[in-house]
Amino acid sequence: MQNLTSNKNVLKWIDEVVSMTKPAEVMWIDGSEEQLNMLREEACKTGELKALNQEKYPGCYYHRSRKDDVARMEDKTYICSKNKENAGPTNNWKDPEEAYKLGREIFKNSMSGRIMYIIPYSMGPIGSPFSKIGFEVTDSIYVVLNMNIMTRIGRKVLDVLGDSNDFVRGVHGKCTLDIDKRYIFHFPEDNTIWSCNSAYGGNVLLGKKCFALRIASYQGWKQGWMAEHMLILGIENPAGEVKYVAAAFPSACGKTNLAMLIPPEIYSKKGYKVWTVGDDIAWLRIKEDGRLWAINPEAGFFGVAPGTNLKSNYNAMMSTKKNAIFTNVAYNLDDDTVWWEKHDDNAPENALDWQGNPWSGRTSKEKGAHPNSRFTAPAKNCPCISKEWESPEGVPISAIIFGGRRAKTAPLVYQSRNWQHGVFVGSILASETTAAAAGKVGVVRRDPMAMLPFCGYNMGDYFAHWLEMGEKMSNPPAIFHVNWFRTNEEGEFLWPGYGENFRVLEWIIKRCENKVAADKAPIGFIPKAEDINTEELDVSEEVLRELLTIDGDSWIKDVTSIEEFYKKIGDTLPKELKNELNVLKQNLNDLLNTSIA
Ligand code: GTP
Ligand code: SPV
Ligand code: MN
Repeated sequence: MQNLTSNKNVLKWIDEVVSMTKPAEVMWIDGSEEQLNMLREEACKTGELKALNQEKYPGCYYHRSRKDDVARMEDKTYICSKNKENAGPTNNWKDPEEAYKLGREIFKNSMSGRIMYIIPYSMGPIGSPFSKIGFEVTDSIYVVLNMNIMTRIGRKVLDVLGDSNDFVRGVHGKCTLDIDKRYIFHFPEDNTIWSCNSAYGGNVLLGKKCFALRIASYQGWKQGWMAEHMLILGIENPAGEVKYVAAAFPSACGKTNLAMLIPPEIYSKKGYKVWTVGDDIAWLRIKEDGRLWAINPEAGFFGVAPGTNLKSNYNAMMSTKKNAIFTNVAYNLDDDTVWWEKHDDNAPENALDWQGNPWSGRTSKEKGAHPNSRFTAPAKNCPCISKEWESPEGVPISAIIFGGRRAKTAPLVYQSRNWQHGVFVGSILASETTAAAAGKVGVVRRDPMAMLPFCGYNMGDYFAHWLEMGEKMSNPPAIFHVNWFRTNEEGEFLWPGYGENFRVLEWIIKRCENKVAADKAPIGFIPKAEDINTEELDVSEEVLRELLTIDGDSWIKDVTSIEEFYKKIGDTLPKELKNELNVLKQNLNDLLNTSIA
């Protein structure tokens, strides 16, 4: 096939990859529907994809990955910087020479008999000054079709790139899918990503976590901007004014849901609306007005399926009704549709589970869908997509929100005292682990800014970069922390969550506009109970007070775990954060003394 570009930097690199992997054929992905349709057909022939019921799900396909390849693998993910210190204490590190050598051995002839697809893609709207270009070379049609949804691909990207050498070089190969030889190598200093022996999500859609977070966070550090694991949403008030917030929650902790929430009726009746700009990643820059502006570098959603239904997330459901791909959910044999836990109350009787075994929603004890099963859906399908979502300039951010799954310690919401304290609040973010990554589920771990698995450099330097960004802004966003997951003694959620989270967003926006007072607490500002609107909400005043309580004892325990975490960060931990920790300790001591007295 003819080259799609005459860019010598690209062609030289492609030659290297070809001579390493020795594909039978090379195919440039031009982004045309004609070519994509050909690939869809081919994938259906080999069984890599299955076409769903085209009346109910036009343009939609089903895919199953291997049983041991269903989530990001953090222990297989490496930052390969020249100096180990630059990867820092929270990342796996491998010497780049060693990683390239190992990678070359694994990739050697790995595409023989296969077709190598070359995907030119743009993260961010094509041509936006915020956007960046990457290439993913892959031997997986599934990857091509997912990248087509998640990013902007094809010929138009090459037109923007021209002869430039500024692009990220991504190589993905399924190889033999051998878990023992699975690696996701990042070379931030070379703009390079190599991923082998996986065919799943964040391990292989190299534009997403690998580029848009790990490589981009490194680029942002060097170039004075930020790449964050954040959703972006706009809140429109009845006067038609829109305020934007960005929120960082760890994987499977509610970003997609918050990004697309539908306000409770008491608000929608008055004219409040929520608009989605992005659901997973934000690239943030300071503009001349001294504010922080964000774009969503992605073009689609790779969302958690289980728990998603018309009630919990109507907008996500609607986004998946056409041109979507479903991975590792259950397959209804009666009408060629998909199902997952909590999809609806009518679990199919005659189905296949996520591993392809016969499965019945009535009698099977196992789950039909894998807990980390996902949909890939074009953002433009989303009924509440913001009209600014492809704005080349991005949107101005009024508030940053951190959050996680904490059964006890963290209150429903609190506000930091200022940017520096807000960076501290982000740095101590902790959450119970989820099925989004392989490993134990439900264990509390510190996940600073929800970036623990995604920061492409030393976490201490990353904190310092956050502090520095704050100094450069004359009008920085206010920083908050939320927790939708606090439980009672029985382990039930105290807060109804989902659309009702709008009530907390309302308080946050009011705080940004100086329209509501708050109580000073040891950890920051907390709402007065009467300022969280519980009109038409089944939450008693007692429960609301519990949600807003700061339990001194569990915070003291938390401080011990923060100290351990900070010790692990070591010398690069900014002194400002150490000071903030001391302030927190002092405040908690004061609280405990007064409450004892
Ligand atoms: P990633 O795509 O992995 O980054 O996840 P995410 O942060 O976008 O999480 P998502 O919105 O997909 O939600 C993950 C799980 O949390 C789903 O099972 C949701 O149903 C559940 N969830 C989301 N929001 C809430 C909430 O407000 N309350 C409760 N109890 N559960 C929620
Ligand atoms: C996450 O795990 O945060 C995801 C899914 O958004 S993945 O693309 O697999 O990283
Ligand atoms: Mn995510």
